[in-house]
Amino acid sequence: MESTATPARDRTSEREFDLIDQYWDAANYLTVGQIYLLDNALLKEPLRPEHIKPRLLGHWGTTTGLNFIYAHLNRVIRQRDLDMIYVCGPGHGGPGMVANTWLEGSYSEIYPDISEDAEGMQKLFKQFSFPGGIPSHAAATTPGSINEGGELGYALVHAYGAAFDNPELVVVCVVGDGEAETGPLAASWHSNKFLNPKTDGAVLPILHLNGYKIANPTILGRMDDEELEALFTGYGYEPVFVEGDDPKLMHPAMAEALDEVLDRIGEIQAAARREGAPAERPAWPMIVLRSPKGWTGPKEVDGKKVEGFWRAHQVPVDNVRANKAHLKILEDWMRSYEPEKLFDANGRLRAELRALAPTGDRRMGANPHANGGLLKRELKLPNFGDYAVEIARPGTKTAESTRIMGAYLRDVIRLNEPTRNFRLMGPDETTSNRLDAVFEATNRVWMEGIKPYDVSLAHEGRVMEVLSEHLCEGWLEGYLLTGRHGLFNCYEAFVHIVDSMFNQHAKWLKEARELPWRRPIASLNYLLSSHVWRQDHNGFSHQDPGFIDLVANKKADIVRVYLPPDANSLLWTTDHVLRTWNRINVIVAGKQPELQWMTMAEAIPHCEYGLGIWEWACQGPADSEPDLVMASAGDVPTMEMLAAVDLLHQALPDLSIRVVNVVDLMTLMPRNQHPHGISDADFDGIFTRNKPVVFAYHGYPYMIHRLTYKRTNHDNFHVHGFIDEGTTTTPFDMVVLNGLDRYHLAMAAVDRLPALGGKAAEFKQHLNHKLVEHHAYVREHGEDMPEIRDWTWPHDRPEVDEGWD
Ligand SMILES: Cc1ncc(C[n+]2csc(CCOP(=O)(O)OP(=O)(O)O)c2C)c(N)n1
Ligand SMILES: [Mg+2]
Repeated sequence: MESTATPARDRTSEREFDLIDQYWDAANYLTVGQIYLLDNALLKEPLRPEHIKPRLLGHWGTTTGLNFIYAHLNRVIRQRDLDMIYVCGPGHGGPGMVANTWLEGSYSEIYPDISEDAEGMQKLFKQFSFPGGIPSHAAATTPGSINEGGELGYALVHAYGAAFDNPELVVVCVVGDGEAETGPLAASWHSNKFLNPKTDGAVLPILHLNGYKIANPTILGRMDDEELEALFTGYGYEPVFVEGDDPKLMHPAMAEALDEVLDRIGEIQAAARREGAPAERPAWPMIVLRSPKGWTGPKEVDGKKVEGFWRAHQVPVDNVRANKAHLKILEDWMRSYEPEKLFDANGRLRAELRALAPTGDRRMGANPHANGGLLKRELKLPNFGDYAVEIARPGTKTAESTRIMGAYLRDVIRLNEPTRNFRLMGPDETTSNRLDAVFEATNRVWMEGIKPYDVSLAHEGRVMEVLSEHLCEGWLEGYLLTGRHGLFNCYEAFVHIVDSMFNQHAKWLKEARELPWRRPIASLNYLLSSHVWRQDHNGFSHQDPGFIDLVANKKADIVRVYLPPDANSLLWTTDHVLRTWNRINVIVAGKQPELQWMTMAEAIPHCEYGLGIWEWACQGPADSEPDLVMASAGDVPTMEMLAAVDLLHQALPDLSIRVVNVVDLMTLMPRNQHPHGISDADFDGIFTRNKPVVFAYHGYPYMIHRLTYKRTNHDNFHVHGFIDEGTTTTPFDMVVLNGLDRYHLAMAAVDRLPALGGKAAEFKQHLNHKLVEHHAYVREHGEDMPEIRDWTWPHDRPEVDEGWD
C-alpha cells in the first residue's frame, strides 16, 4: 500500500522552511523598526505616537527581497560551508543589511554598544537615519559590505572585481531592476567574459525583479520571462527563475534554485580545475527573483496600492504620529511578524533561529573578503632605480616616459605573479599608453574565443582591457576592496566617464578610515596618459585635463595628484603610489617622446619633497632673490617653461630667473589644509614674497590659484594652462592656442617686470613675430617649425658644488 505520509526529508525541509520564514520575519521586523521606531522596540506595549521617529526615512520596498535572499544564503553557506559575500546593489536597502548582520551577531561584535538584546535593538532602531547614527544606505559602516550602493549601477562590477583571483569565493550580487537600467550595470553583465573558472571565484547575480523603481515600473520588470531568458542567455548566463508572492511556495522555490545554481557553479569549477581541462567560458548560472516590491508590507494605504507597486519604495505609511489610522496600519504590520515568537523577553533572537545563521567568518557580515584590508599583502616591488634613464645633460635626450614605466610594471607583475594580487586595468589603451612591456610578463585576460593571430590575449593574464571605463574602474575598486592591488591606465579626457565612481570611492575611503575595524586597503591608482597636450591628432574631444579639478575637491588626506615631468620622476611616483594605502593617487604623464631632465639621483629628492628649485636651470646668481620665478607642473608645461627661460636668458642675460618645478600638486596647498602642503616659510622661500611668478600648468589655470590663494605671494602668480582651446593641430600649436607656449610665457614674464622698461620692447616684438611665423608655418607645412621641434636645453649642468662653506 502506498504511504501517504510525507517522507522524512521533506518534513525536515518543511520545518526548516518554517524557520527560515521566521528568520525572514525577524529581519523584516527589524527593518520596519529601524525606519519607524524610537521606542517600544519589542512592541511590549500598544504603539503610541511618541514611540515613532519624528522624521520617517529609509527605503522599505527593496528590503524584504534582500532579507529573503540573505536568509536563504545563510542556509546554503551552512550546508555547503561556503566562503560567500553579499553585494547589495539596492544599497538603499541598508536597514535590511544591518538587520541581518545584527541577527547573525556580526553587527554587535563590531559595534558592542548595539548589543544582541532589547537595549541593543532599541539603539539599533534609533541610530538608523538619525543624527549621529548610521546612514540610510548600505555603506562602509555596514559589516559585510564592499559596495556603497547609494549611487546605483556598480554592484555587479564590484562583485566581479571581488571574485577575480579568489577561486574559493562565491560573490552573490543582488541587482535591482531599476539599477539594471544604468549604463555601468548594463555593461557589467559582460564581466563573465573575463572570469576564469579555474583561477577566479564565482559571481552569482540575483536580478531582483520587484518590478518598480521610485515612481515607475522597470524595463526588465515588465519584460516577460521568454524575453528575459533570451537576453541573459545572450549575455552568457543560464537564468533560473524564482517567481511568486506566496512565501509558502517561494521558500522551497528559492532553496531549490540556490541548490541548482550552486551545484552548477561547483560543476563548472570542478570541470575547469581538472588537470588538462580546456579553458572555456561556461554559461554561469544566475537567478531571476520576481517578487513584490514591499512584500509582506501594507497592501494598501488610504485606498492606494502599496505592496507590489512603487509606492512601497520608501516609507510606505507616512504621518504616523499624527494619523491614528496610519499608526494602526503600522502596528498591525509590525505585529504581523509576531515579534514575541521571534525574540525572547530580553530581545534576543530565539536560539532555534539564531542557529540558522552561519558562524564565525562564514557569516556574511564577518567575512574577511568584505574587509579586504585584513587580507591585503604588500606588493613586492622592483628597485625603480634599475629602470632609470641615463641623463648626461638635462633637456637633450628624449624618452617616452610611460614606456619606461611599462618596464617597471612588467616586473611588478612578474614579482607578484605567485600571489596573484596585482592587476592592470585599461579601456583598450595599455599599448596605446606605451605600457606594452607588461606583455613580456603577462597577457590580457579573455574568456571568449582566441584566434591564432591574436596578440597577448589568453585565458589568464594580469591585464584587463575592455572598452568601458566603468568596468575598469569598478573591477579595480572591487579588487582593491577585497585586499588586492592595481592600477587603472586611461586617456586623460575619458577618465571623466568615471567621475562619479571616483567620487563614491573617495567617500567610501573617507568613511572607512574613520572605522578602526575596517583595515586599510591599497590605494586606487590612476595613470592618465595620452593627455590633453598630446592629443593633437585626436582633437578637442580628446583634450580635457579637468579630472584633477574633481579630484582636488575630495578630502585632503585621501587624494594625491602627481605631475612627473620626465621618466625618472614617473618611476619614483609609480613606486611610491604602489606603496600607499587608503588613498586615491592620480598620475598624469605623457607617452610621447619628450625631453628628459633629471637624473635619478636628482629625481628622488625632488619627488620626495614634491617640488623644488631646479638650480641647473636658474639664470643669474643662485644665492640671492631672483627678479622672476618661472614655475611649472606637468611634462609639456615644464618643457615650454624651460624654453621660455632660454629665450629670456638669451635676450636679457642680466635677468635673474629662478626655475621651480612641482611634481606633487598638493604641496602647493597650505600645510593645515593638506598633509603634503609645504610650510608658508618654505613656500615664501621658493616662490618669494613679492616677485612675479609665471606658472605653466598642465590643467585649468584656476587650479593653481585655488591651491595657492592663501600664500603670501599669491597676487603675483600668473598661471597659464588649458583654457579649453582644443583642436586637431600640431603639438606646439596646441600650447600656443592656450597661451602655454614659450613665447607667451616669456611675454608674460616681461610684462610683469616693468623695471626692464625699453629693454623689453624689442624682445616682445620678436616674440610676437615668432608667433606670427609659427602660425604661418604650421598652416603651410602641417608640422611645427624645426626650431621648435629640435629645441633642446642649451646649457650644461653647472659644476655641482658639494660644499656649503
Ligand atoms: C545612479 C542613481 N540614480 C538615481 C538614484 C535614485 N534612486 C534611488 S533608489 C532608485 C530606484 C531603484 O530601483 P531598483 O534598482 O529597482 O531598486 P528597488 O526596486 O529594489 O528599490 C532610484 C532611481 C540612485 N540612487 N542612483
Ligand atoms: Mg526595483
